[in-house]
Amino acid sequence: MTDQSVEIAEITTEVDRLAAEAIAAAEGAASLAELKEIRGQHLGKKSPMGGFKAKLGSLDPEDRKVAGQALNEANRAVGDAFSTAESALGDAARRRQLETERLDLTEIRREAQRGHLHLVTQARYRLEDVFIAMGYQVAEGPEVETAWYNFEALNIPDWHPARGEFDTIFVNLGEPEEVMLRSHTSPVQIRTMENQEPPIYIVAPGRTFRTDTADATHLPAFNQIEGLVVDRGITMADLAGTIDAFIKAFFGAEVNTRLRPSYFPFTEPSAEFDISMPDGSWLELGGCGMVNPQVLANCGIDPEEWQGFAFGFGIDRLAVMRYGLDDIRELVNNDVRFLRQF
Ligand code: FA5
Repeated sequence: MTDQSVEIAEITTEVDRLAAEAIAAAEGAASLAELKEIRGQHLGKKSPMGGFKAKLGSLDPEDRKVAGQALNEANRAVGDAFSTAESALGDAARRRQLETERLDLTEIRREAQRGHLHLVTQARYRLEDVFIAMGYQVAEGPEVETAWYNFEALNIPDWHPARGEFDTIFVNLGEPEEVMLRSHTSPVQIRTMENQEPPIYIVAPGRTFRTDTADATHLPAFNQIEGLVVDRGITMADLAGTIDAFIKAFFGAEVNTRLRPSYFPFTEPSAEFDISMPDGSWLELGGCGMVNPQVLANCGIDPEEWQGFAFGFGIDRLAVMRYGLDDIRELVNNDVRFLRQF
């Protein structure tokens, strides 16, 4: 073996050793930044591999070819190792980024509060349940009414002073009829009696409207529930007993009721009904009375044969009492922090 060939053998061995070292270093890199640094150390101009390139020039052509080939192969192998390491480290970095930026939707769902019915709706459904259990049916009517249903059939002709007390919101549709947003749920009494033969046992919950300014006890759009019974032999005692039964079912057995004489054109006699409060005072809830014989006659029902009672009260006011609220406007502010408590 000539000196030359010894030198070539040493060069290729050294090149292989350096290449193996560079490949091992690339595979061991922990990050893209570290890989870049390692690349500089092992492949840069000042690196041992780079130094061999410069050495090639001093070899004779035959040896230069052999050594050049070895160097090229080594460079390719090292280059491949760096590419593989680079893409693996890039993938890992992307995975880490996705992991930290991930939106865990399952977690959001777990933390989210489930919604529930508004407390006025809850009160309305509970009232309906109480009356359904007592054998009543639930009736509904339109929120926009004619003067016949809102007033006249209820024995409130246009000259009647009670007409003004309802603070009615009118809808200007021109002739021939006066049209309004219903100021109470009593029109549903008329619609039911016009369409149904007695015996009648219905409750009619729904929205009602008045020009009332919103304050602690009034809303311009509020909810009432109407009750109507038409049957044979109905007396004021049935009315008083019914009111007491549903109030006890709704509020609890400890709550009492009382009737106070009052006046409504559509009932005769008429009363306001109050419920007892824990402090011993009484709170007005609504109006009631025996259906005025004129109203039965207006609907084609013979008052000699049939008698009835009716009552109507505010569901919003009932919710205010039941949940101990200070102000009825809380019900419509739609502040979820308030509504969530119920
Ligand atoms: C009436 O509306 C009668 N139709 C009730 C009735 C029916 C009497 C059947 C006899 C027979 P009144 O105007 O008093 O009556 O209203 C009844 C209830 O509605 C009141 O007691 C109150 O609870 C509720 N209410 C009235 N105005 C408002 C308002 N602006 N905001 C909230 N609740 C109200």
